Amino acid sequence: MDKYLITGGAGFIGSNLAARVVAASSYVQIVDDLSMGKMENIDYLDKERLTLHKESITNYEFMRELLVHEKFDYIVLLGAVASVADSVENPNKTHQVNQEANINLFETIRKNNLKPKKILFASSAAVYGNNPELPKKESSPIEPLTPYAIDKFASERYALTYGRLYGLPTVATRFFNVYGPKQNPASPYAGVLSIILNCLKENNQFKLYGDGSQKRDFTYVEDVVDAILLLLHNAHLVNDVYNVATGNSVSLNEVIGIFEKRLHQQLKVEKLPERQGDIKFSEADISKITAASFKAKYAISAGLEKYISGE
Ligand code: UD2
Repeated sequence: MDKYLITGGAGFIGSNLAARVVAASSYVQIVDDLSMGKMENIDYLDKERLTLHKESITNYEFMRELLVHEKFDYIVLLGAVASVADSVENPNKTHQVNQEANINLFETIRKNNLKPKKILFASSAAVYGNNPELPKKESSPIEPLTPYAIDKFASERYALTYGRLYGLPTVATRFFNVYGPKQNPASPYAGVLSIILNCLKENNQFKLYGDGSQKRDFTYVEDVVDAILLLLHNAHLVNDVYNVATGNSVSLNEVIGIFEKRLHQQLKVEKLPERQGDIKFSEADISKITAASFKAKYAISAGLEKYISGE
């Protein structure tokens, strides 16, 4: 039976991945300090197949013992301080988690001659920054504008370079705006779709920054989990980085319209000035992962339907 390690496995994407791996009868260990992840995201899963270590990935001694002892088949690195704002406030602190802890893990694997089948590092569309080129290709110029984006880019490069230099089978993903169940709308870093849904449910006012014409390539979390599993399990896909998205973008005004129509309810909107540093348009070129036979199942309307009906 394959053994998986998921760092950040109690978080939004990690817990959706853990559920799928457990359902496929594999065995998962999660390292999560629950600073952002939540027990309730995973505590319904079969305990025979899942172990949670409530630890930080910055606990090097713990990570070394775990990796050496467990000899995981697949390692998925989702553990991060996902807040861009936190990285701006505390760049050194977030750097320890978003970069150093990942290098420590690659180094532990190298030094102990461990042989996982694949290590996947979750990078972000944030690495493209304000580069106006659309859609964003993996080969597009990068412009990381925050410590968060710098650490994501650096860790991504370390992952691929450890692959090329030392033969570690690594792969990296650049996620675009992921949404779906288990994204916490109460978190100050929550994605806009979880905030909109929550405002509609609670009849709260939604704060719209800018005129709503900004566009995002919103990606349903199930598609993200599909992409992760595809990249893990195909041994030919190594030492490379892949955009993970739908390849289509929609404006906030359009998604608000879809929500309102589906819920027969009008969203109360408070209009505020555009957020400083907000990116106007974001859309991925997904030809690389498509060539690796990935297909996003959920265009925005189907994804929102599933999200709304599942919550
Ligand atoms: C996404 C990532 C972020 C970073 C960034 C890099 C998420 C949740 N965040 O930020 O981690 O990788 O991409 O480019 O995926 N908005 C409102 N009202 C709200 C919240 C948001 O109007 O209450 C607007 C916001 O100003 C932006 C859009 O909605 O124009 C999307 O915001 P977001 O925070 O969901 O995601 P984004 O793309 O800014």
